[in-house]
Amino acid sequence: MSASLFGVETPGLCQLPGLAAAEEPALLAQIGAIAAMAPFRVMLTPGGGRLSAAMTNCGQAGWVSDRRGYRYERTDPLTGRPWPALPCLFQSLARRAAHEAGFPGFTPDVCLINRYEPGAKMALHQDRDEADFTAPIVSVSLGLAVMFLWGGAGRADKPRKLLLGSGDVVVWGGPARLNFHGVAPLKPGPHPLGLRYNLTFRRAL
Ligand code: MD3
Ligand code: FE
Repeated sequence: MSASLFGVETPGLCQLPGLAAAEEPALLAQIGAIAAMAPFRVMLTPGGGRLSAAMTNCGQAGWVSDRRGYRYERTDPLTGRPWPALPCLFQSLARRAAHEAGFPGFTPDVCLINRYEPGAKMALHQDRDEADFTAPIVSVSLGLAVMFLWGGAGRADKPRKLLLGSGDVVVWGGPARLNFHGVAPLKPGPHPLGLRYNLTFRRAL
C-alpha cells in the first residue's frame, strides 16, 4: 500500500479522495450531536500555550492535552461524563477506508474531532499517545480545504504538501504511522461551512 505524492512513493499512505463526500451532510449532523454532549474546546499544551484548533472526541476514550501532558482519558474533563459513543456511521466509514487501504478489520476506539477556523493550524508533530502503532489512523476532512504537511521520519525532514478537501479520506499506517505531520494555517475559501473539521479514527487503548 503506497501513494504517490509529487511522484515520491510513500509507503503506508493511502489517499481515498472523495470517499466520504456523499456522507458529508450526515457526518456534519453527527458532529453537531457530539458537540452538544461534549463541546468543542481549545486545549492547553503542557507548556502553557493553547492549541490552535478546537477539539472534542467520541468513542471509548478521548485525546486530551493540559498542563500535565497529552493522554487519552475515558471521561471528558470538561463535563465529567464519558465521551459520546462513536456513531455507527463513523465506525463503518473508518472501517471501509481502512479496508480499502489494506487494513481489514480496523475497529477504532477513539475519534478525535478537530475544528479549524480560518487562521488555525497544527504544527508538525507525531501521533504517539496511542497504545498500538500497528493499527492505522484514518483521517476524514470536511469543509474548507487545507494544505496538509507531510514530513518524514525525522522532525527536520522538509515536509511535502497535500491539499485535503471536503470528503477526502487518508489512511496512514505501517511505515507512515509515526511520520511527522501538520497543517498549514487554514485559508478562507468557497466551502459554505466556512471552517474545517477533521476526524481522526484511532486505536488508542
Ligand atoms: C499521519 N490532525 O489530529 S489529519 C491530529 O488535519 C492531526 O486535523 C491533522 O494531525 C488535521 O493528530 C491531520 C491527517 C493525519 C492524522 C494522523 C496521522 C495524518 C497522520 C498520524 C500519523 C501519520
Ligand atoms: Fe496528528
